[in-house]
Amino acid sequence: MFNQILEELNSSIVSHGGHKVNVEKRFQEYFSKKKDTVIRSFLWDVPGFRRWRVTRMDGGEKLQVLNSVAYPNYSNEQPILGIDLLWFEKKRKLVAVLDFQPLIQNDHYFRRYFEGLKTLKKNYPDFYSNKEMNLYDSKKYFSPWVLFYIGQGNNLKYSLREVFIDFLDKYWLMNKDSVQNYKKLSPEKIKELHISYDAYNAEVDPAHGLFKSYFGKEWADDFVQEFLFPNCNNRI
Ligand code: BLA
Repeated sequence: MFNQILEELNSSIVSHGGHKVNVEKRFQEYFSKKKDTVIRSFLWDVPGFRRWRVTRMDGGEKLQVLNSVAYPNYSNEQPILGIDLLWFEKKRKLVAVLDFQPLIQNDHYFRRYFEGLKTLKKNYPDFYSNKEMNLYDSKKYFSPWVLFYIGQGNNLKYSLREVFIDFLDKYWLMNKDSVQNYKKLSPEKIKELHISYDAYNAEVDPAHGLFKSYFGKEWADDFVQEFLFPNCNNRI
């Protein structure tokens, strides 16, 4: 399922000056106890970003995952890029969440960074079903324009790849707009918000339960705390 989208992501990162960096061995590639599922992770060094991680899980017909989070440098208050795509082939169920994850919920900040994301809304109405989030608090690090789809994967009127490319392009373009008299967050504040993003996500991410069942508790705990959200234990 998501191989093509992963290729799009990789080539987009490369075209913006990114190159792959080493991932700790135990997180690079790991097989489930039954050996029928593999999870692979990648890290990219990208100009302007302090961390860009990508994870691809291949559980055959049971589950396919592509997940990625890009954290801008602490000197840059722009939203965190968040991508979570899941495909349950047997149930033909797609979960797709794409967002510019805002550091703060503030109108000035939204006006500054979300013009691009807002324009996607009219092109992809299926992603705006007003579905409530159950596990996450939609006011915590989600934007009002989050692309969010849960449902039958074959009912989409457009390809997910098309949506993905459009979404990613808008993220790269975000810094083209300039707003006069706009007051930025300080790097100290940005760092604090990134830390609380990791702490919050390490707590609520449903991936943890899923990883425990496939890969065992010990690996799941380490992966969530040390690879997915390594800032989760930092206290300001
Ligand atoms: C939902 N994400 C989910 C679910 C799972 C994962 C199992 C529940 C799916 C269901 O409803 O059946 C899985 N999340 C993962 C996996 C990884 C992960 C495997 O992080 C790691 C490799 N989640 C994110 C990011 C966003 C995000 C970056 O990791 C934001 C773009 C959002 N995931 C997100 C949301 C839901 C979800 C909003 C729906 C849950 C809800 O309703 O609150």
